[in-house]
Amino acid sequence: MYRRIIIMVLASVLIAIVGTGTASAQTVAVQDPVGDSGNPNDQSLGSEKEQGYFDIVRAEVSKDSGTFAMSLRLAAPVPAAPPRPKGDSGMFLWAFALDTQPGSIAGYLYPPGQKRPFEYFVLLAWDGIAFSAFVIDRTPLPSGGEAVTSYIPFSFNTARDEVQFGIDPALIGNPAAFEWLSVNVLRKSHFGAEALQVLDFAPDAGTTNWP
Ligand SMILES: [Ca+2]
Repeated sequence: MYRRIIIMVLASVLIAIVGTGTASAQTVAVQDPVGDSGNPNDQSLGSEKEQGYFDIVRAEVSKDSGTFAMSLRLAAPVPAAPPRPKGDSGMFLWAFALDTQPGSIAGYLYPPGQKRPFEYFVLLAWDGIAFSAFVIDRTPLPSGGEAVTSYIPFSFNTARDEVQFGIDPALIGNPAAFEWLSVNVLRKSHFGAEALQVLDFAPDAGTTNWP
């Protein structure tokens, strides 16, 4: 009898916790096919592009308790130490691009003169030695300033097939709504050079909205 009451109380507490979390979070997720990463006609990158950890399966943007959480689920676990990326200052990048305002911005991290609608990037980078995660804020560029890089917390799940970023909304301009995409990229040279190869997008075309 007592045991049954305790179980019922525990169940109702659990429902209350889960229910509260679901109700307050604003979550948008995009599913993406397995096996659509890389370009089968491009043999220049060897087997790097074939790796399942460059293949996006699901991307999610959520805001809960005043913090943005962005996560990428991949078709295979990200190794603790992936291979060294090819090229000088080569990098593997798992990223979100955020379009939070009207207009496009030229410059970093694109080659000079190329305009893109994204004000912010959220990135996990592997440079052959260590992982790091950061936000790149491009909004100072139009007025002659420099893009601002801010390091942010990130974590892998136990299976290492999902990476999650924690983002202070102030780092991305406190947007009430924005358009976004996720993308995995091989960078074969420094930012600003013509050496970025996209391996997978989610969604496959265009952007999606948050919330
Ligand atoms: Ca995919």
